[in-house]
Amino acid sequence: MRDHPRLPSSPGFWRSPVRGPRFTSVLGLVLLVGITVLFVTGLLSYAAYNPDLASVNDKTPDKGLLGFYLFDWPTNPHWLYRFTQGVHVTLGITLVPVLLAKLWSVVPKLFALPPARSLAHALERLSLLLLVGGGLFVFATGVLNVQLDYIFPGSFYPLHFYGAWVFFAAFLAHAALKTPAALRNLRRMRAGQDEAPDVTPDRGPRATAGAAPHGTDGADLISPRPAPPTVTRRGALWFVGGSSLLLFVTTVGRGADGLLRRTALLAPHGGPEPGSGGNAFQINKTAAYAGVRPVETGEEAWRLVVTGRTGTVRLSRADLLRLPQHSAALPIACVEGWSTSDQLWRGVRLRDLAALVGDGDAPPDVFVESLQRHGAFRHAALRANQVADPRSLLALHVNGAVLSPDHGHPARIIVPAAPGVLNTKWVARLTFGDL
Ligand SMILES: Nc1nc2c(c(=O)[nH]1)N[C@H]1C(S)=C(S)[C@@H](COP(=O)(O)O)O[C@H]1N2
Ligand SMILES: [Mo]
Repeated sequence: MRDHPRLPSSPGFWRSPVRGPRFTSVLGLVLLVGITVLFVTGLLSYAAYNPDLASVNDKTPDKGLLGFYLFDWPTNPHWLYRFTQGVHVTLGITLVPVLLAKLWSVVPKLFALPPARSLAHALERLSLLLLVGGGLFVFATGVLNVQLDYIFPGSFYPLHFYGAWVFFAAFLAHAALKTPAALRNLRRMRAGQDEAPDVTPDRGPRATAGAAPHGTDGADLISPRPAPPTVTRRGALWFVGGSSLLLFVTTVGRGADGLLRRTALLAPHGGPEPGSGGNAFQINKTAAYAGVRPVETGEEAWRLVVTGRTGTVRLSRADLLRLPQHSAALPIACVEGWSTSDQLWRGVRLRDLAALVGDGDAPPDVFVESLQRHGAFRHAALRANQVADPRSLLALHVNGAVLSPDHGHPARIIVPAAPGVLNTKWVARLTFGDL
């Protein structure tokens, strides 16, 4: 080892025989598909909040042009957000080993000297900085938010949202440049050709650095002085895939109930353990956490204030129970990726409540306010199409039981296909009208 290079800028410093165009190409192509799905489901998640409807729904008020694609979030199929956000979070967690392995596989390039050989090369390296930095940033903010439950109070959404746009722009540029070569490498691999037949350890760093041997794209990833192998490339790929699989099987259960949910070892299950009877499903924030006290929710004190075109009505829980009761089987699906299976909710249709205040024929939007005094999710705006859906309820019961305090007693909103944040608990006021 007398002349082993000591600086990471020297190609001979990096000695793993696993590095090479094939390893990088396989991981790159997995990320090409995976990150595209993450980006699309992420944009959908933002659209599902109805951010263009009211400022209380808009978690990134300075989005500017980046909100160009927003559309009216539908109410069908009723599991829509459960599916898109389950995919977003589960896939994001599953891809972490692939991302890390991909970065590891190209790390020598980050140190390569000279920093820039030309203006084009300088620009390429700058875009790589955005790519690597952006990727780490978006994955880290996403994982931390899911794991630690809102550690960036109020700022997670803008951070993750802007980060995603920067990252995806750099990612697209990178993919456009590299995908053809990655596909060629994969085809060669399938044809069983040697990776780089003319790169041998004794030719030294100078001879191979940057010079692709015949037809092999990215041959500069191959160490000019490979150490003796401890694992084959195939073995290393299996290791990455196995790590992803392990993360997947310990995460995916967050979208299930009962025993399956307990397999979600790595991801929080979405808060405290559920209660009992009909209310035995996941709770996000408890009444105690939200500062909602029993004296405010009792039969004596609580009134629902409904306002619309023709005025205001005040209803007790007993009044609400005298209105026509309807049922709907709908899940709770949180932005954090956990969800419940369909629960059987029972209560008053939102469109019937709109009709009480003169907005019966074509129900308008509604602004929903909770008893809760602090916290970002104490109010939300719902769109007219959500109000009009016959499954959209102000629920009083769930699965045959009276709503528990933690699930929103005396009354909560439940809307098909919507993210959990729009299902306001401990509702005190509904204001109908175009927002
Ligand atoms: N008033 C109020 N309603 C709320 C919340 C809240 O913090 N306060 N959290 C929302 C979020 S983020 C979710 S995921 C669902 C969870 O409902 P659950 O606790 O009944 O499962 O409630 C929603 N309704
Ligand atoms: Mo949530």
